[in-house]
Amino acid sequence: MTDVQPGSVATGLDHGDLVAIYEKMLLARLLDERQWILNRQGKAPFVISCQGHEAAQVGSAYALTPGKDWILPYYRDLGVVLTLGVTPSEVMMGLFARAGDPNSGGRQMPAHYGYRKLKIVTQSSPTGTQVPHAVGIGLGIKIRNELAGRIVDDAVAWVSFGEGTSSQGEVHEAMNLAGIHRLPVIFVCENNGYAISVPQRMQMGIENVADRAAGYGFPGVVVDGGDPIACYEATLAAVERARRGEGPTLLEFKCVRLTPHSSDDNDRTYRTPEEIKAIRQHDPLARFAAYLQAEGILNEAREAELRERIKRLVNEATAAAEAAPPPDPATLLQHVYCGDQ
Ligand SMILES: Cc1ncc(C[n+]2csc(CCOP(=O)(O)OP(=O)(O)O)c2C)c(N)n1
Repeated sequence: MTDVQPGSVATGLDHGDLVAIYEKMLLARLLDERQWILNRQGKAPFVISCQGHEAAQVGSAYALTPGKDWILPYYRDLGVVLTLGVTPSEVMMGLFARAGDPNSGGRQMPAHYGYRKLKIVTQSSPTGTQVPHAVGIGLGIKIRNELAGRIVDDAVAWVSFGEGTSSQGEVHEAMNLAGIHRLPVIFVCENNGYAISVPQRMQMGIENVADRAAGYGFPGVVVDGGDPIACYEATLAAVERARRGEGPTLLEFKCVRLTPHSSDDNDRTYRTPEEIKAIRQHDPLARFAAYLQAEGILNEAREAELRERIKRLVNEATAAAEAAPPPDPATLLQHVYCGDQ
């Protein structure tokens, strides 16, 4: 992976945007770290981490319009949902399975994000099922515009998945359909090189998932997933293309997974200590902080103040969710089957 020079290209992002992006990345990191502590304390059943993906997630989500675009995230996308407006306490409500969880009222697995108000579509645990859903939404948008005879809805469907998931049949089928009908879908592969313990070379015979896009008839772009500005720019270009009715794009963000796959995994059984140390060199948070400091956008005092404020937010979110009530057993069947409820 190359080291990037964010800001060397015209981004349209001002200093306020860059600090806002950094804040969301830091919030995602600190909230994620807290979840691991809660897990090790026996308070949270399951954690699946965004650490190493923050630049890709926050940068990409920053190019979307909350409440307008359809978002179909996967379990690692804490940075995405925070950027779109999910609050830290709402995230923690999901972790603790509380009634106040906006996704499912505490009945989904942790990190299976969803939020009706923000058009974040809830997901299944089998990996990749969100991809055909996104294409179905894209088809719906296209049909609506065709019936009107002009673009009355220029929303896009943004869907993400890992590189392991990209090998699944339904992902190929969904992309093929999106290519045929030129649907407004942004396919985002967050490639961290592993599907749990299986390295990329055992998952596919090519180097870049994005290379597959040519076979479906739309552009595929490889992006440094450690650079939030590059991820923002690539997503914005894909979004603008989709809004114009020109069809899908496949973005591949090359990321690192700084943690084990989940709180149930031990990556020391399949990664050497040297490798674990080496991926730390690609920590996107440290890289972006160094860039902002070098550009004079952030200094140590401002950074310390930011950390303090975000730590407070994380503390408050944890306390609020811990104290919140669980779902009422009487509502067990609500939203499970179509009925009168
Ligand atoms: C259909 C299906 N097969 C296997 C699993 C078990 N599983 C959960 S996550 C995962 C790895 C997915 O890897 P990748 O898509 O690369 O995403 P990453 O977790 O690395 O971000 C697997 C195999 C599953 N949930 N669903």
